[in-house]
Amino acid sequence: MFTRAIVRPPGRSFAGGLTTVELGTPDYEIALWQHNAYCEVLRSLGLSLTVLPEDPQYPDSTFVEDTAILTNRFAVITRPGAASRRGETNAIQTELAKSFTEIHSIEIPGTVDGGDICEAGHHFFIGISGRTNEEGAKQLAAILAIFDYTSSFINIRHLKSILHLKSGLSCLGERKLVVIDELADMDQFKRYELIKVDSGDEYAANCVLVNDSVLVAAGYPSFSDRLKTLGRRIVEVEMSEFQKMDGGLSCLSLRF
Ligand code: CIR
Repeated sequence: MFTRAIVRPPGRSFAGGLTTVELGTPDYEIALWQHNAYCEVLRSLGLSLTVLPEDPQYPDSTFVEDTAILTNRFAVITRPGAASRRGETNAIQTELAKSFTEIHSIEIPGTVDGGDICEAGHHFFIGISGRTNEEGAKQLAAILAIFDYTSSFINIRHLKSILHLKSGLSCLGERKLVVIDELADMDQFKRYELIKVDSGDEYAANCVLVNDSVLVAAGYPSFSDRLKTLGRRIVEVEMSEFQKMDGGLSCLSLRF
């Protein structure tokens, strides 16, 4: 069960962040509104939120998930793959130190973005991407092993359609994985029940299980309908302005 989350609203410089998609410039006011609605959804699910002050020095700092990996026993501060994002971890580390006694860090030359790390029960899938390098992945695997978590690496560097592993993969508990087609045939997923997203709905693959509810990006009704058959409550969240900056649902919060 999650009881808390850390979020950070987008700052005025939000549109100056990194993006690979060509969906236009995000509207700052709409982004703020959508972020606020996202926070309200988390609160409605019983989470108490820590809202960090926006930081215009870091246009991508609203995507807090990339800065840490959290379990109920420890936190790992990442070293983001994009140099422009490295400083984002300072505020997160300060905040996490209030709640976690055991904090590890990814060190030079390792890089890890939290968006590449998918927790599936006691196993972690670690994406090797344009942001997370082998050295960072190995460091993280070694930290996870201290706490008896297993992990495996998934190279997504050849996939141009996703920035992070979790852009195309989510775990909805009980060995259920949501996957995009390009990841569906991987041997590592053979022992899981796969929910494949339809072509055109790939953005919806980044969904988040929060306690008994699943947060899904709004605008993908057939995917939402399929998820309803899992017996969980489905909550749709407007994400258009974050999608323009390559951001998915999961990356707007650090849940613990
Ligand atoms: C970036 O390129 O780093 C940001 N514009 C988007 C990061 C999204 N993070 C995520 O999906 N975990």
